[in-house]
Amino acid sequence: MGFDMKSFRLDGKVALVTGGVYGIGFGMAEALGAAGATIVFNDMHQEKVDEALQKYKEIGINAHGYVFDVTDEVAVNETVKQIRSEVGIIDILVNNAGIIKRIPMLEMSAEDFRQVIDIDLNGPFIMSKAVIPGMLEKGHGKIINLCSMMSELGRETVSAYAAAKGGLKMLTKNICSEFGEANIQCNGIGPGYIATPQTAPLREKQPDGSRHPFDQFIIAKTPASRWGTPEDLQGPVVFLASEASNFVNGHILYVDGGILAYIGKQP
Ligand code: NAP
Ligand code: GCO
Repeated sequence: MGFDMKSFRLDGKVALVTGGVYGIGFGMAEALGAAGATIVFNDMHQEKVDEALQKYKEIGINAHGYVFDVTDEVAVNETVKQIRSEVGIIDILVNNAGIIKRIPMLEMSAEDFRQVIDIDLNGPFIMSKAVIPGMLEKGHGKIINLCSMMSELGRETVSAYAAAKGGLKMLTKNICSEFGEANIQCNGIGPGYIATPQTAPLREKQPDGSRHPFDQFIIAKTPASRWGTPEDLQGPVVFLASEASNFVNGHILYVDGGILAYIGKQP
């Protein structure tokens, strides 16, 4: 009996963070590495992988970078095999890679809609299907899907993204259902509004130097009265990747400064 803090450690574990070259993915990978995991990440472009390898080295992480598109099932399966021989069987998968297209629905083409669904929903399916056999072999595994507030709420112009992230919430629950007995836990992290390149357009200063109206809106809607940062996601991802969360499964952990609980400050 008694609680051992070692249950939060990840020593000896291999963690793959998709799209882990900057933003939320890089922040989470930094924390997983600090907790002892061997970090593996990917991007679609070799030059971005090379740049990120240097960034990881500067923070003391000897990461392993690979070039592949999470929607390319052949490339994903080949690379997971390559990672197995070069690094080891993947114990922790963080499905972080994702895009958003902010287009009013009547102006959004079916092709635009499909691309967002492909990367944000089909990608995590393809990645999970590729790594689960190794997790079954090892007798344990952690899959962490980057969901969103848009797994719960809609807003104008993000129909494809909300549909994808809503689907990703349910894929999370389904992987939990199908593999919980094999000691594989699949959970989601639902960040609120986080200051990364993906949300930079929503925070651009106005010509008169004032804050973007959406920036002001989020500040008023968030009890914490601030945007989140990738660092705010570091503790949650270590928790969900560690043995400390072995009885947490199918859960979406919202890391949103309280925005989903709050009606918003009176203007
Ligand atoms: P980001 O800054 O746009 O970074 C996304 C990463 O995914 C980039 O490295 C990108 O690579 C990579 N990527 C995109 N498509 C890919 C593909 N097909 N194959 C491989 N990699 C791909 O995004 P972020 O803000 O860090 O968000 C990371 C995740 O959290 C996303 O799933 C996002 O939906 C989710 N999220 C973000 C927020 C937020 O407020 N920022 C809130 C909730 C959820 P390239 O640079 O080469 O394109
Ligand atoms: C948007 C934002 C959001 C955030 C995040 C919120 O345009 O509304 O990009 O979608 O990225 O998903 O949780």
